[in-house]
Amino acid sequence: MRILIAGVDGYLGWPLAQHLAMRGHLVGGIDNQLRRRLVAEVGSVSAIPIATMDERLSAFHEHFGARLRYYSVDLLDYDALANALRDFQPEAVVHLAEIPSAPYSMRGPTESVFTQQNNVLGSLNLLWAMKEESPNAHLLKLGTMGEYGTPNVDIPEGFFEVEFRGRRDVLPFPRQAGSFYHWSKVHDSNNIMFACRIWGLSATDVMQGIVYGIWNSTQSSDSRLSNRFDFDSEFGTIINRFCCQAIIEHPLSVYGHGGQRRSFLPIQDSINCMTLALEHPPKKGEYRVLNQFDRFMSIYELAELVRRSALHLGIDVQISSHANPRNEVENHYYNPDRNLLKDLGYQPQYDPDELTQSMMESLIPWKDRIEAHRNVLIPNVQWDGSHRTASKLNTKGNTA
Ligand code: USQ
Repeated sequence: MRILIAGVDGYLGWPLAQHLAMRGHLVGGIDNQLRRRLVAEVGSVSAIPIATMDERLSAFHEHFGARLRYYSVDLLDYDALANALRDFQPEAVVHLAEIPSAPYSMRGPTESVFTQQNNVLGSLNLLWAMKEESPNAHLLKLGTMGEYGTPNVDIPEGFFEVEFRGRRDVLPFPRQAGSFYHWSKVHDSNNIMFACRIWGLSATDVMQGIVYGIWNSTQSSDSRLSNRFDFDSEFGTIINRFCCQAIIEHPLSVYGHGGQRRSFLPIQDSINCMTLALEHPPKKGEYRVLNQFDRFMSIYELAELVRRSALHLGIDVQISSHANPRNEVENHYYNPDRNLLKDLGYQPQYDPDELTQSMMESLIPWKDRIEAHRNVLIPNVQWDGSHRTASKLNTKGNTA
C-alpha cells in the first residue's frame, strides 16, 4: 500500500514509517520539524539523541531501500500539501502532524492560538487536499482519549445510542476535553466526521491513550534510526517522564493526589494498532472511531509501578505530590470501551512492570543528559494562568 505519514519525524511517525516499510508498504513522509523546535524552545532535548532529518533519511534508505519519499511541508501551506498528495498518490494518509502538548497549549494566548491553528487548520487543509487529490484514500487520524474527558458513565467508541423524550438516535458521545490542545482534537473530529458525510471520504479517528516506551528498531541498531524520547513537563508524557525521573533519582512528580485515571499503551502496541487499522480500512464514506489503549490506571498506581520497577534496578526513588497545575478531577469513574480494535485482532502483549524496567535500563546510558536538563522536569504552566502573573511580577522585579 502507498501510505503517506504526516508527522513522519515525530515520536510515532518515525517508528511507524520503519514498521510499515518492513511490512512492504511504500511510505511517504511529510514534516516541518516543528516538534524539534518546540522541545528546544522549552529548553529540553530528547533523552535519547536523535539524528538530523537528512541523517534519518540516509539511514532509512540504507536499511529499507527506496521505501520512503520525504516532503518537507507544513500542513498550513495548502499548495505544498496538495502537491505532495498529487505526487505521492496515497492509498492511505496517517495524520500525526499536530502539536501534542496540553501544557504548551495552556501557556498563554500565543501558544493556545498556535496549537489550535496548527492542529485544526492543518487538519482542515489535509481534508481539502484529500478531497481534491486522493478522495479514495483512507485517513487515519490521531485523536485522543482525552477528548471524552472523565464522564460519570462508561465511554463508548465515538457514538452512543440515546433515548430522549421518547425518541432514540445514535449520536456522537459528548466531548469534555481538558485543555486547548485536547479541544483542538475535538474540533478535528467534528471536521473529519463532517467531511466524511459531505464528500464521502473514509476516516478512522483513533482515540489514543497515553503512549509510552522506547522504540527499538527491529531492523538495526543504527543510532540514526533511533526514536525521540521526551521527558520535559510540556512534551514528555507521564510514564516516560517518571522513568527519566527515576533514573536520576528525582522524586516522581504526581500531580495532586494522583487519583486521576488515564488509559495507556506501549509504543509497540500503538504502532501495531495503527497498522491493523490501515490494513483494515473502513468503508467508503465511513467515519470510524476506535478507542486505542491497553489498560487504564490511576497516576498514583502508575508512580508505584515505576517505583517498583526502579527498585529492581537498585534505584530507590520517592513519590512526591505536587499541587496540581491542571484543572482536572482527581477522583472519578472511568470505564472506556475498547472493542473495535480487539475485533480487528489487537491483543495487548506487554507487561508494564517489565516494560518500565527495560525502559529504565535503556535510559541509563543517557542519565547525564537527563540530569543536565533536570530543570525541565517541574511544571511551570498552570491551567489558571497564574504562571503568567508570576512571570510578569518577576519581569517587573528584574527591571526595577
Ligand atoms: N501528570 C502527573 N505528573 C506529571 C505529568 C502529568 O501527575 O509529571 C498527570 C496529569 O495531571 C494528567 C496525567 O498525568 O492527569 C497525564 O498527563 P500527560 O502529560 O502524560 O498526558 P496528557 O496531557 O493527557 O497528554 C498526553 C499527550 C497527548 C495525548 C494524551 C492522551 O501529550 O498528546 O493526546 O496524552 S490522553 O491523556 O488519553 O488524552
